Amino acid sequence: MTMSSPVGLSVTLRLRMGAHDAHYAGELVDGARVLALFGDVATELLIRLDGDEGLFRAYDMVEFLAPVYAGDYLEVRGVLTQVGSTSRRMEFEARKVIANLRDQGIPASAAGVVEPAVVVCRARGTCVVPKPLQRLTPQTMPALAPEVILTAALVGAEVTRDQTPHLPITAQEIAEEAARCREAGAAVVHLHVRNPDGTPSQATALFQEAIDRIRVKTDVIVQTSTGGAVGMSVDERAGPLGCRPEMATLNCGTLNFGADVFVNTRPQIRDLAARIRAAGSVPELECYEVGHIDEALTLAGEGLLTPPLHFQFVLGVPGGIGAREPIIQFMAAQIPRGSTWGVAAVGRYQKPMTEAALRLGGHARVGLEDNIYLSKGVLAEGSAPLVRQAADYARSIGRNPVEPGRARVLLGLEKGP
Ligand code: KMH
Ligand code: ZN
Repeated sequence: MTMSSPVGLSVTLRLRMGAHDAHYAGELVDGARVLALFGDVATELLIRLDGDEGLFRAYDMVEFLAPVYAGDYLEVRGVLTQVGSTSRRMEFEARKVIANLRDQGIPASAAGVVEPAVVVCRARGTCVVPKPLQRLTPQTMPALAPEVILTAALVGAEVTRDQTPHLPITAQEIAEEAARCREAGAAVVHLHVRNPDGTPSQATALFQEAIDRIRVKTDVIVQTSTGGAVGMSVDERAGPLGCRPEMATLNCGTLNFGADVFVNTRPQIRDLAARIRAAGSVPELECYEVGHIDEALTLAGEGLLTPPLHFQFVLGVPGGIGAREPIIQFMAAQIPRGSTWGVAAVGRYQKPMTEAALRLGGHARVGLEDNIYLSKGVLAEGSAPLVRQAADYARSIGRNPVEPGRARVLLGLEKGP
Protein backbone atom coordinates (compact mmCIF):
# COMPACT_ATOMS: atom_id res chain seq x y z
CA MET A 1 0.00 0.00 0.00
CA THR A 2 1.28 3.48 -0.74
CA MET A 3 0.62 6.49 1.41
CA SER A 4 -0.21 9.51 -0.78
CA SER A 5 1.82 12.52 0.41
CA PRO A 6 -0.22 15.07 2.32
CA VAL A 7 2.15 17.89 1.23
CA GLY A 8 0.14 20.21 -1.00
CA LEU A 9 -3.07 19.61 0.94
CA SER A 10 -4.93 22.93 0.96
CA VAL A 11 -8.05 24.39 2.50
CA THR A 12 -9.87 27.63 1.76
CA LEU A 13 -12.24 29.85 3.74
CA ARG A 14 -14.30 32.64 2.22
CA LEU A 15 -15.99 35.14 4.47
CA ARG A 16 -17.20 38.71 4.77
CA MET A 17 -15.64 41.14 7.17
CA GLY A 18 -18.49 42.86 9.03
CA ALA A 19 -18.69 46.02 11.10
CA HIS A 20 -17.86 43.93 14.20
CA ASP A 21 -14.50 42.98 12.59
CA ALA A 22 -13.50 46.62 12.07
CA HIS A 23 -11.18 47.78 14.82
CA TYR A 24 -9.55 51.01 13.71
CA ALA A 25 -10.67 54.34 12.32
CA GLY A 26 -12.26 54.26 8.89
CA GLU A 27 -13.67 50.77 9.58
CA LEU A 28 -10.24 49.23 9.09
CA VAL A 29 -9.96 45.57 10.09
CA ASP A 30 -6.95 44.76 12.26
CA GLY A 31 -4.23 42.38 11.10
CA ALA A 32 -4.83 40.12 14.09
CA ARG A 33 -8.25 39.30 12.63
CA VAL A 34 -6.60 37.99 9.47
CA LEU A 35 -4.13 35.99 11.53
CA ALA A 36 -7.05 34.45 13.40
CA LEU A 37 -8.40 33.30 10.03
CA PHE A 38 -5.01 31.76 9.21
CA GLY A 39 -5.29 29.98 12.56
CA ASP A 40 -8.67 28.55 11.55
CA VAL A 41 -7.29 27.39 8.21
CA ALA A 42 -4.30 25.80 9.97
CA THR A 43 -6.66 24.04 12.36
CA GLU A 44 -8.68 22.60 9.50
CA LEU A 45 -5.49 21.36 7.83
CA LEU A 46 -4.45 19.65 11.07
CA ILE A 47 -7.87 18.09 11.52
CA ARG A 48 -7.77 16.76 7.98
CA LEU A 49 -4.24 15.46 8.40
CA ASP A 50 -4.16 14.24 11.98
CA GLY A 51 -7.72 14.15 13.25
CA ASP A 52 -6.74 16.69 15.89
CA GLU A 53 -6.83 20.49 16.20
CA GLY A 54 -3.13 20.64 17.12
CA LEU A 55 -1.35 23.81 18.20
CA PHE A 56 0.06 26.80 16.32
CA ARG A 57 3.68 27.10 17.45
CA ALA A 58 5.11 30.07 15.52
CA TYR A 59 4.90 32.29 12.49
CA ASP A 60 8.29 32.87 10.89
CA MET A 61 6.94 35.34 8.34
CA VAL A 62 3.93 37.63 8.24
CA GLU A 63 3.40 40.40 5.67
CA PHE A 64 0.42 42.76 5.66
CA LEU A 65 0.15 43.99 2.09
CA ALA A 66 -3.15 45.87 1.72
CA PRO A 67 -5.86 47.25 4.04
CA VAL A 68 -9.04 45.31 4.80
CA TYR A 69 -12.30 47.14 5.59
CA ALA A 70 -15.69 46.18 6.88
CA GLY A 71 -17.67 44.91 3.91
CA ASP A 72 -14.69 43.29 2.18
CA TYR A 73 -14.80 39.57 1.38
CA LEU A 74 -11.65 37.59 2.02
CA GLU A 75 -10.58 34.30 0.57
CA VAL A 76 -8.12 32.71 2.99
CA ARG A 77 -6.08 29.76 1.84
CA GLY A 78 -3.57 27.54 3.63
CA VAL A 79 -1.29 24.93 2.10
CA LEU A 80 0.67 22.23 3.87
CA THR A 81 4.28 22.51 2.71
CA GLN A 82 6.19 20.13 4.97
CA VAL A 83 5.24 17.32 7.35
CA GLY A 84 7.63 16.25 10.10
CA SER A 85 7.00 13.68 12.79
CA THR A 86 5.07 16.24 14.85
CA SER A 87 5.60 19.54 12.99
CA ARG A 88 3.48 20.73 10.08
CA ARG A 89 4.74 23.69 8.02
CA MET A 90 2.14 25.80 6.24
CA GLU A 91 1.85 28.83 3.99
CA PHE A 92 -1.11 31.18 4.09
CA GLU A 93 -2.53 33.83 1.83
CA ALA A 94 -5.57 36.08 2.31
CA ARG A 95 -6.97 37.77 -0.80
CA LYS A 96 -9.65 40.41 -1.09
CA VAL A 97 -12.17 39.16 -3.64
CA ILE A 98 -14.99 41.67 -3.05
CA ALA A 99 -14.59 45.25 -1.80
CA ASN A 100 -16.89 47.86 -0.44
CA LEU A 101 -16.68 50.98 -2.63
CA ARG A 102 -17.34 53.52 0.14
CA ASP A 103 -14.53 55.84 -0.88
CA GLN A 104 -15.72 56.43 -4.40
CA GLY A 105 -18.47 58.96 -3.76
CA ILE A 106 -21.26 56.43 -4.32
CA PRO A 107 -23.75 54.97 -1.79
CA ALA A 108 -22.20 53.37 1.29
CA SER A 109 -23.69 50.01 0.35
CA ALA A 110 -22.03 49.93 -3.10
CA ALA A 111 -19.60 46.99 -3.53
CA GLY A 112 -17.90 45.16 -6.37
CA VAL A 113 -15.82 42.16 -7.33
CA VAL A 114 -12.07 42.74 -7.11
CA GLU A 115 -10.58 41.39 -10.31
CA PRO A 116 -7.84 40.25 -10.01
CA ALA A 117 -8.10 39.60 -6.29
CA VAL A 118 -5.72 41.62 -4.10
CA VAL A 119 -3.39 39.80 -1.71
CA VAL A 120 -3.86 41.47 1.68
CA CYS A 121 -1.71 39.24 3.84
CA ARG A 122 0.82 36.40 3.48
CA ALA A 123 2.32 34.27 6.23
CA ARG A 124 4.31 31.14 6.89
CA GLY A 125 4.22 29.16 10.11
CA THR A 126 4.60 25.89 11.94
CA CYS A 127 2.02 23.89 13.85
CA VAL A 128 2.55 20.83 15.98
CA VAL A 129 0.47 17.78 16.75
CA PRO A 130 2.01 15.67 19.52
CA LYS A 131 2.40 12.02 18.51
CA PRO A 132 -0.17 10.61 20.94
CA LEU A 133 -2.79 12.97 19.48
CA GLN A 134 -2.16 12.02 15.86
CA ARG A 135 -4.89 9.79 14.49
CA LEU A 136 -5.14 8.11 11.13
CA THR A 137 -7.50 10.03 8.87
CA PRO A 138 -8.53 9.40 5.28
CA GLN A 139 -5.71 11.79 4.38
CA THR A 140 -3.02 9.76 6.12
CA MET A 141 -4.54 6.33 5.62
CA PRO A 142 -2.73 4.27 3.06
CA ALA A 143 -4.40 4.70 -0.33
CA LEU A 144 -7.27 2.24 -0.51
CA ALA A 145 -5.83 -0.89 -2.02
CA PRO A 146 -8.39 -2.30 -4.41
CA GLU A 147 -7.67 -5.85 -3.34
CA VAL A 148 -9.23 -7.29 -0.21
CA ILE A 149 -8.82 -10.65 1.46
CA LEU A 150 -11.99 -12.03 2.99
CA THR A 151 -11.68 -14.75 5.60
CA ALA A 152 -14.53 -17.05 6.55
CA ALA A 153 -14.56 -18.31 10.14
CA LEU A 154 -16.74 -21.34 9.58
CA VAL A 155 -17.01 -23.16 12.89
CA GLY A 156 -15.34 -21.66 15.96
CA ALA A 157 -15.34 -23.33 19.32
CA GLU A 158 -18.23 -21.67 21.09
CA VAL A 159 -21.25 -21.60 18.76
CA THR A 160 -23.64 -24.53 19.11
CA ARG A 161 -26.18 -26.26 16.90
CA ASP A 162 -28.80 -25.13 19.40
CA GLN A 163 -27.95 -21.55 18.53
CA THR A 164 -27.95 -22.15 14.79
CA PRO A 165 -28.78 -25.25 12.78
CA HIS A 166 -26.45 -23.97 10.04
CA LEU A 167 -23.22 -24.66 11.94
CA PRO A 168 -21.05 -27.22 10.08
CA ILE A 169 -19.72 -29.99 12.31
CA THR A 170 -18.52 -32.95 10.24
CA ALA A 171 -15.51 -32.74 7.94
CA GLN A 172 -17.81 -33.05 4.95
CA GLU A 173 -20.06 -30.21 6.15
CA ILE A 174 -17.02 -28.04 6.83
CA ALA A 175 -15.58 -28.72 3.37
CA GLU A 176 -18.88 -27.92 1.66
CA GLU A 177 -19.17 -24.70 3.63
CA ALA A 178 -15.57 -23.80 2.75
CA ALA A 179 -16.37 -24.25 -0.94
CA ARG A 180 -19.53 -22.14 -0.64
CA CYS A 181 -17.55 -19.40 1.09
CA ARG A 182 -14.89 -19.50 -1.63
CA GLU A 183 -17.69 -19.09 -4.19
CA ALA A 184 -19.00 -16.11 -2.22
CA GLY A 185 -15.61 -14.37 -2.17
CA ALA A 186 -13.53 -15.81 0.67
CA ALA A 187 -9.86 -16.54 0.04
CA VAL A 188 -9.10 -17.89 3.52
CA VAL A 189 -10.98 -20.16 5.88
CA HIS A 190 -10.23 -19.90 9.57
CA LEU A 191 -10.67 -23.43 10.79
CA HIS A 192 -11.81 -25.09 13.99
CA VAL A 193 -13.18 -28.62 14.10
CA ARG A 194 -15.64 -30.46 16.29
CA ASN A 195 -15.99 -33.90 17.76
CA PRO A 196 -18.95 -35.86 16.40
CA ASP A 197 -20.96 -34.70 19.46
CA GLY A 198 -20.37 -31.08 18.48
CA THR A 199 -17.84 -30.23 21.21
CA PRO A 200 -14.68 -28.36 20.13
CA SER A 201 -11.52 -30.33 19.40
CA GLN A 202 -7.94 -29.52 18.43
CA ALA A 203 -7.15 -33.11 17.45
CA THR A 204 -4.68 -33.38 14.58
CA ALA A 205 -6.62 -36.23 12.99
CA LEU A 206 -9.90 -34.31 12.92
CA PHE A 207 -8.16 -31.28 11.39
CA GLN A 208 -6.44 -33.48 8.83
CA GLU A 209 -9.73 -35.01 7.80
CA ALA A 210 -11.34 -31.58 7.41
CA ILE A 211 -8.36 -30.20 5.47
CA ASP A 212 -8.29 -33.23 3.17
CA ARG A 213 -11.98 -32.80 2.39
CA ILE A 214 -11.57 -29.07 1.87
CA ARG A 215 -8.70 -29.74 -0.53
CA VAL A 216 -10.93 -32.00 -2.65
CA LYS A 217 -13.49 -29.23 -3.02
CA THR A 218 -11.66 -25.94 -3.12
CA ASP A 219 -8.33 -24.09 -3.19
CA VAL A 220 -8.93 -21.75 -0.24
CA ILE A 221 -6.10 -20.99 2.16
CA VAL A 222 -6.65 -22.98 5.32
CA GLN A 223 -5.77 -21.15 8.51
CA THR A 224 -6.08 -23.42 11.50
CA SER A 225 -6.80 -22.17 14.99
CA THR A 226 -4.23 -22.48 17.74
CA GLY A 227 -6.66 -20.74 20.09
CA GLY A 228 -8.93 -23.73 20.34
CA ALA A 229 -11.41 -23.36 23.15
CA VAL A 230 -10.98 -21.61 26.49
CA GLY A 231 -9.27 -23.88 29.00
CA MET A 232 -7.30 -26.05 26.54
CA SER A 233 -3.58 -26.59 27.16
CA VAL A 234 -0.96 -25.33 24.73
CA ASP A 235 -0.14 -28.91 23.70
CA GLU A 236 -3.79 -29.50 22.88
CA ARG A 237 -4.15 -26.18 21.08
CA ALA A 238 -1.10 -26.96 18.93
CA GLY A 239 -2.76 -30.13 17.57
CA PRO A 240 -3.63 -28.70 14.11
CA LEU A 241 0.01 -27.72 13.53
CA GLY A 242 0.61 -31.43 12.99
CA CYS A 243 -1.14 -30.90 9.63
CA ARG A 244 1.46 -28.26 8.68
CA PRO A 245 -1.28 -25.77 7.67
CA GLU A 246 -0.50 -22.83 5.38
CA MET A 247 -1.54 -20.42 8.13
CA ALA A 248 -2.28 -20.65 11.83
CA THR A 249 -3.53 -18.13 14.34
CA LEU A 250 -1.31 -16.83 17.11
CA ASN A 251 -3.27 -15.24 19.95
CA CYS A 252 -1.20 -12.38 21.29
CA GLY A 253 -2.45 -11.92 24.83
CA THR A 254 -4.74 -12.91 27.65
CA LEU A 255 -8.16 -11.36 28.02
CA ASN A 256 -11.49 -11.76 29.72
CA PHE A 257 -13.58 -13.73 27.25
CA GLY A 258 -17.18 -13.29 28.29
CA ALA A 259 -17.44 -15.00 31.66
CA ASP A 260 -14.18 -16.91 31.02
CA VAL A 261 -10.54 -15.96 30.72
CA PHE A 262 -8.77 -16.79 27.46
CA VAL A 263 -5.28 -17.40 28.78
CA ASN A 264 -2.28 -16.67 26.57
CA THR A 265 0.67 -16.08 28.86
CA ARG A 266 3.81 -14.59 27.39
CA PRO A 267 5.70 -17.91 27.56
CA GLN A 268 2.72 -19.69 25.96
CA ILE A 269 2.60 -17.17 23.11
CA ARG A 270 6.32 -17.68 22.46
CA ASP A 271 5.92 -21.45 22.64
CA LEU A 272 3.10 -21.38 20.09
CA ALA A 273 4.96 -18.92 17.85
CA ALA A 274 7.92 -21.31 17.75
CA ARG A 275 5.66 -24.28 17.04
CA ILE A 276 3.89 -22.40 14.22
CA ARG A 277 7.23 -21.60 12.66
CA ALA A 278 8.43 -25.21 13.06
CA ALA A 279 5.25 -26.37 11.28
CA GLY A 280 6.10 -24.16 8.30
CA SER A 281 2.93 -22.11 8.87
CA VAL A 282 2.49 -18.36 8.56
CA PRO A 283 0.94 -16.87 11.70
CA GLU A 284 -2.01 -14.53 11.76
CA LEU A 285 -1.73 -12.37 14.87
CA GLU A 286 -5.01 -12.22 16.77
CA CYS A 287 -5.15 -8.98 18.77
CA TYR A 288 -8.09 -8.50 21.12
CA GLU A 289 -6.52 -5.49 22.81
CA VAL A 290 -4.11 -2.73 21.78
CA GLY A 291 -1.44 -4.22 24.05
CA HIS A 292 -1.59 -7.43 22.03
CA ILE A 293 -0.23 -5.49 19.06
CA ASP A 294 2.72 -4.41 21.18
CA GLU A 295 3.27 -8.00 22.22
CA ALA A 296 3.31 -9.07 18.56
CA LEU A 297 5.84 -6.34 17.81
CA THR A 298 7.95 -7.54 20.74
CA LEU A 299 7.83 -11.08 19.35
CA ALA A 300 8.97 -9.76 15.98
CA GLY A 301 11.80 -7.94 17.77
CA GLU A 302 12.79 -11.21 19.42
CA GLY A 303 12.94 -12.86 16.01
CA LEU A 304 9.97 -15.15 16.66
CA LEU A 305 7.93 -13.61 13.86
CA THR A 306 9.14 -12.77 10.40
CA PRO A 307 7.71 -9.76 8.54
CA PRO A 308 5.46 -9.12 6.80
CA LEU A 309 3.20 -9.49 9.80
CA HIS A 310 -0.49 -10.24 9.47
CA PHE A 311 -2.74 -8.77 12.11
CA GLN A 312 -6.35 -9.59 12.89
CA PHE A 313 -8.03 -7.06 15.18
CA VAL A 314 -10.70 -8.98 17.03
CA LEU A 315 -13.23 -6.44 18.26
CA GLY A 316 -16.22 -6.59 20.52
CA VAL A 317 -15.40 -9.68 22.57
CA PRO A 318 -17.07 -9.00 25.95
CA GLY A 319 -14.03 -8.17 28.07
CA GLY A 320 -11.86 -7.15 25.10
CA ILE A 321 -11.49 -3.96 23.11
CA GLY A 322 -14.68 -2.39 21.79
CA ALA A 323 -15.96 -2.46 18.24
CA ARG A 324 -15.76 1.16 17.12
CA GLU A 325 -14.33 2.73 14.00
CA PRO A 326 -11.79 5.00 15.77
CA ILE A 327 -10.42 1.89 17.48
CA ILE A 328 -9.76 0.32 14.08
CA GLN A 329 -8.04 3.52 12.98
CA PHE A 330 -5.89 3.56 16.09
CA MET A 331 -4.97 -0.12 15.89
CA ALA A 332 -4.16 0.12 12.19
CA ALA A 333 -1.89 3.07 12.97
CA GLN A 334 0.21 0.98 15.36
CA ILE A 335 1.45 -1.69 12.97
CA PRO A 336 4.57 -1.55 10.82
CA ARG A 337 4.39 -0.56 7.18
CA GLY A 338 4.17 -3.60 4.95
CA SER A 339 2.00 -5.50 7.43
CA THR A 340 -1.53 -6.55 6.54
CA TRP A 341 -4.45 -6.09 8.88
CA GLY A 342 -8.02 -7.18 9.07
CA VAL A 343 -10.95 -6.91 11.42
CA ALA A 344 -12.99 -9.72 12.93
CA ALA A 345 -15.79 -8.27 15.01
CA VAL A 346 -18.24 -10.34 16.98
CA GLY A 347 -22.01 -10.47 17.10
CA ARG A 348 -23.94 -7.44 15.91
CA TYR A 349 -20.68 -5.58 15.36
CA GLN A 350 -19.57 -7.90 12.58
CA LYS A 351 -21.31 -6.11 9.72
CA PRO A 352 -20.59 -2.46 10.67
CA MET A 353 -16.98 -3.17 11.61
CA THR A 354 -16.39 -5.24 8.47
CA GLU A 355 -17.64 -2.29 6.45
CA ALA A 356 -15.50 0.15 8.43
CA ALA A 357 -12.41 -2.01 7.94
CA LEU A 358 -13.06 -2.22 4.23
CA ARG A 359 -13.50 1.57 4.01
CA LEU A 360 -10.27 2.06 5.94
CA GLY A 361 -8.25 -0.19 3.65
CA GLY A 362 -8.14 -3.35 5.76
CA HIS A 363 -9.19 -6.93 5.22
CA ALA A 364 -12.05 -8.62 7.02
CA ARG A 365 -13.19 -11.85 8.58
CA VAL A 366 -16.82 -12.88 8.84
CA GLY A 367 -18.58 -16.15 9.60
CA LEU A 368 -20.54 -18.13 12.12
CA GLU A 369 -17.62 -18.38 14.57
CA ASP A 370 -18.07 -14.70 15.31
CA ASN A 371 -21.71 -13.98 14.39
CA ILE A 372 -24.68 -16.13 13.46
CA TYR A 373 -27.02 -13.43 12.10
CA LEU A 374 -27.18 -12.08 8.57
CA SER A 375 -29.37 -9.20 9.73
CA LYS A 376 -31.27 -8.44 12.92
CA GLY A 377 -33.09 -11.61 13.96
CA VAL A 378 -32.31 -13.46 10.69
CA LEU A 379 -29.95 -16.40 11.05
CA ALA A 380 -27.28 -16.66 8.37
CA GLU A 381 -27.64 -19.95 6.51
CA GLY A 382 -23.97 -20.72 7.02
CA SER A 383 -20.94 -18.43 6.69
CA ALA A 384 -21.24 -18.04 2.92
CA PRO A 385 -24.10 -15.50 3.02
CA LEU A 386 -22.03 -13.42 5.45
CA VAL A 387 -19.05 -13.59 3.07
CA ARG A 388 -21.30 -12.59 0.16
CA GLN A 389 -22.63 -9.62 2.10
CA ALA A 390 -19.08 -8.45 2.84
CA ALA A 391 -17.96 -9.05 -0.75
CA ASP A 392 -20.91 -7.04 -2.11
CA TYR A 393 -20.07 -4.18 0.21
CA ALA A 394 -16.38 -4.31 -0.77
CA ARG A 395 -17.28 -4.09 -4.46
CA SER A 396 -19.69 -1.22 -3.78
CA ILE A 397 -16.75 0.86 -2.52
CA GLY A 398 -14.41 -0.18 -5.31
CA ARG A 399 -12.57 -3.03 -3.60
CA ASN A 400 -12.37 -6.53 -5.02
CA PRO A 401 -12.26 -9.71 -2.98
CA VAL A 402 -9.26 -11.66 -4.24
CA GLU A 403 -9.03 -15.32 -5.10
CA PRO A 404 -6.86 -17.59 -2.91
CA GLY A 405 -3.98 -17.55 -5.41
CA ARG A 406 -3.70 -13.79 -5.20
CA ALA A 407 -4.18 -13.83 -1.43
CA ARG A 408 -1.21 -16.21 -1.19
CA VAL A 409 0.90 -13.57 -2.92
CA LEU A 410 -0.45 -10.70 -0.77
CA LEU A 411 0.21 -12.70 2.40
CA GLY A 412 3.61 -13.95 1.25
CA LEU A 413 2.47 -17.57 1.61
CA GLU A 414 3.97 -18.72 -1.64
CA LYS A 415 7.39 -18.03 -0.12
CA GLY A 416 6.59 -19.98 3.04
CA PRO A 417 7.08 -18.59 6.54
N1 KMH B 1 -12.19 -19.86 20.69
C1 KMH B 1 -11.47 -18.77 21.23
C2 KMH B 1 -11.24 -18.96 22.69
C3 KMH B 1 -8.32 -18.64 17.43
O1 KMH B 1 -8.99 -19.36 16.71
O2 KMH B 1 -7.11 -18.53 17.32
C4 KMH B 1 -10.17 -18.56 20.57
C5 KMH B 1 -10.17 -18.46 19.10
C6 KMH B 1 -8.96 -17.87 18.52
O3 KMH B 1 -11.06 -18.86 18.39
ZN1 ZN C 1 -11.02 -19.16 16.01
